[in-house]
Amino acid sequence: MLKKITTAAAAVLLAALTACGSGGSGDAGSPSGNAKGDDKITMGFAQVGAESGWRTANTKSIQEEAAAAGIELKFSDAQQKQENQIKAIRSYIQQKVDVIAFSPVVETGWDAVLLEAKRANIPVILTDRAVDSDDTSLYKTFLGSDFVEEGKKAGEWLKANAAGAKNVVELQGTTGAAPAIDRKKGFEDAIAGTDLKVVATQTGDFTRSGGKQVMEAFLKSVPQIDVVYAHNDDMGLGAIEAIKAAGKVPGKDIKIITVDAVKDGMTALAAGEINFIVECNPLLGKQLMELAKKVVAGEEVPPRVVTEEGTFTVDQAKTELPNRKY
Ligand code: GZL
Repeated sequence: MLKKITTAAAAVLLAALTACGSGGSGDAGSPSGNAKGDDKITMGFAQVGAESGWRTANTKSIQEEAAAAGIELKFSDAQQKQENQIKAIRSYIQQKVDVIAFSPVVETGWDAVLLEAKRANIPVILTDRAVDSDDTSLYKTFLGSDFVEEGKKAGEWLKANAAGAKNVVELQGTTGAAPAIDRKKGFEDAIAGTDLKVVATQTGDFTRSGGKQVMEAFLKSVPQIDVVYAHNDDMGLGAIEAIKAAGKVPGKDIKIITVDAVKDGMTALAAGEINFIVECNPLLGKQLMELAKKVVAGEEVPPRVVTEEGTFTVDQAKTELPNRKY
């Protein structure tokens, strides 16, 4: 598990970064551009895939903000396969890019390729998901959400709104992925000591079809389901299809809690088919490009940058929906 600095320290670090960022181009005197001496920074980005509405929004943010920052972006889609991400990172090393950024599809198995990047003097930035490595010298910083906190927010809301519910079924994200591991932990920590129990749990791989298939199986095998806890909106939306096909009313017969708050999820929330959504912000592009410029210029950056995000109830979704960017 990525070594976590205290929340307070993260807040201080985030404030420091924001203050620096708001200084605009006031870094007079710091070397501009990159080791090649020209001004155009080249970034190699190895994306997880295109598995969910969240990922699509995340990709759009990275591509748009790279263009806005004048950073040349080399982009790859790994179709949720670690070996494809590793191949992409190796290709970026061979192309001698100025900086590599990626969202590790799973937490483990990265040390070797990150050591190759380090030996090639190419800095690496982790975005969205963490790696489980003891060697924190293998990357400059990790920009992304606190997934344990997201799981806790889901569990806390359920505890306060359970209304006698007991049996929870869980649609897990990709096996081995940081958001799946941490959202599970945070939720279980929050409901510990209550009558709420996770009676069945299985991965739906963060996809709508995966969530639907697993929910169909749960509806056949679990006698009494009171709540679905889905690690992302897309699996929750798949579960809604299965629940309706079984002749039950989602959001009423079975409460549904999801994570992300993408437009399709917020639409289902506003309609009462989902009961609560914990936001996970995919719009990391602007912060990533700011971090990349600092890293390439040899400036210090915080080891951890936590993204800001909230939660939404049914009533809040009705108000917020028109403002959603993704
Ligand atoms: C979370 C991100 C997860 C989203 C899913 O930061 O890694 O991956 O919650 C996405 O929708 O597939």
